[in-house]
Amino acid sequence: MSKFGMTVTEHLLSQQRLHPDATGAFTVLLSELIVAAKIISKEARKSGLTDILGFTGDINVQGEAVKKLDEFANTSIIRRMSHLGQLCAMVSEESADIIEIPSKYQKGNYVLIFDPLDGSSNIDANVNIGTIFSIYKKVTPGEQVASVDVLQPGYRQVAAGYFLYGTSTMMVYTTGDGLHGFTLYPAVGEFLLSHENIRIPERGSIFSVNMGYTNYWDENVKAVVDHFTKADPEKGLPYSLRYIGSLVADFHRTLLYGGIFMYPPDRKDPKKPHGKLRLTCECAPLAMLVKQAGGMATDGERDILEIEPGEIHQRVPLYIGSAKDVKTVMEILKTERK
Ligand code: P6P
Repeated sequence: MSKFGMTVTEHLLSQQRLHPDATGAFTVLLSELIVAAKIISKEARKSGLTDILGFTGDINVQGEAVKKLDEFANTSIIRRMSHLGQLCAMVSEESADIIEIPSKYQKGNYVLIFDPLDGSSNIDANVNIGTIFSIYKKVTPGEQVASVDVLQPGYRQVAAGYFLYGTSTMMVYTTGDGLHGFTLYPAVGEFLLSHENIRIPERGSIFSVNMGYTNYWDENVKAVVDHFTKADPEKGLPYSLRYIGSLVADFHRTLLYGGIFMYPPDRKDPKKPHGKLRLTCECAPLAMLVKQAGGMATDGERDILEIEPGEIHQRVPLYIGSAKDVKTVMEILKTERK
């Protein structure tokens, strides 16, 4: 069969064959996550109709409480993944604490960390939103889950990826053997291989940052933005500015077109001096993906994948994208501002 007719299930099995000691548990885990994403995608597509179709927004025709889409996404993933027997714990951007696997279900050796619906504040404007996931192996023996099992540095991820609910629904994932993209073919409900071995351009021509925070940035960050906005055609400057305000959409464009996405530290919210993006469920998975595509991700000083999380919702600054662009930013940030 042509590579472009390959389903994600076939691809998962081909990846599994690369690991002779694989038990198939991992394939089961990812396959179930894909089912959850298809359910979320269906809901996301009709969410704009909730009012038009006359749903109260509280009680739907089945008599079930119609939850907000991100709560729906969170519940869908937790429900589907809990009974699989492959997980020992979950961490969700929507849940304050570690999500235990109910005692009635068999536990497994994997930890799933996810942002169920990143960018959900954009749904009413019909802007792309996404689900981000990250998978680790349990590092402590026995069934008991310790904090070290969920607070692992990103380089220990065994898989990462995202689902993008946009003009089409896409899945982009890696298990450490390249970065691959699949597009949902709604007529048959299958994700088909559409972007094999994604490579990010070594350098781009787009930078992505919320310029509205300019007055909340320090001089080093302002110097970074000045670099991308100065007119120097011989150096391919200025870059274009694109900022959707939905991380998965901004990252996906950066991955395919090149350039850099930035969420620098800012003084906007004293409770979030490192910016609003979370290390474990947003930055670390995207850092694994971009590295597989030949790019880089840093908090301005360290490789995102090297950072040991101190707590499950730790926030870090993020500079991610084309290797040459990220290196340029790190050089500028290192220079002491007068
Ligand atoms: P700001 C969406 O709310 C989100 O978490 C990310 O998807 C997005 O990159 C970021 O916030 C946008 O944040 O502060 O620029 O509106």
